[in-house]
Amino acid sequence: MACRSLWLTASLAAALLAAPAVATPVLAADQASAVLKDAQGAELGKATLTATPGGVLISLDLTALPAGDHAFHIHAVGKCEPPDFKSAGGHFNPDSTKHGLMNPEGPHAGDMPNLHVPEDGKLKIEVLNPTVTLDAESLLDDDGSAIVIHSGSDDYTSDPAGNAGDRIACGVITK
Ligand SMILES: [Cu+2]
Ligand SMILES: [Zn+2]
Repeated sequence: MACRSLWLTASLAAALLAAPAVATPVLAADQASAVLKDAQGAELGKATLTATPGGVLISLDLTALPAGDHAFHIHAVGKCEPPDFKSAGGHFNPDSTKHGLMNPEGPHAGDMPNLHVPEDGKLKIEVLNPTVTLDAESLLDDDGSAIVIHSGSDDYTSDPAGNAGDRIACGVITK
């Protein structure tokens, strides 16, 4: 009896040891990222984008942004040319809607809630954008896309850009 239970224990241990080799492979998370830089090329933080069944989860890790309220969007072109970042185009808007989370004719797919940065310029948040994906039909289309932060806050209604002021940070979304 003692012998049999020892054998069972040994078998179980062997099975457990073998488990990782036969486990179903877990697909690596589908991710992209963007390094946010200011007009002088200084790094202000990073965004990590993860595909989820409900949209794209954007984890923002800002390290040196001016304190205060800032509009936060995905723009249509993956090109961040300083100093004004106009190269990033308008807001990502594949459905040709109007700007603004509170606009009855909106929003753009690239519209997202304002950021509220504390005095030390550091902010870590996660935002789910349910209207985009990390596919070639969406954020990773031919001309790419970019994450842009503005000097002022988005009023959530004014077309085409929420009266949010200058573009102070830009990061191309890359896989
Ligand atoms: Cu913007
Ligand atoms: Zn917009």
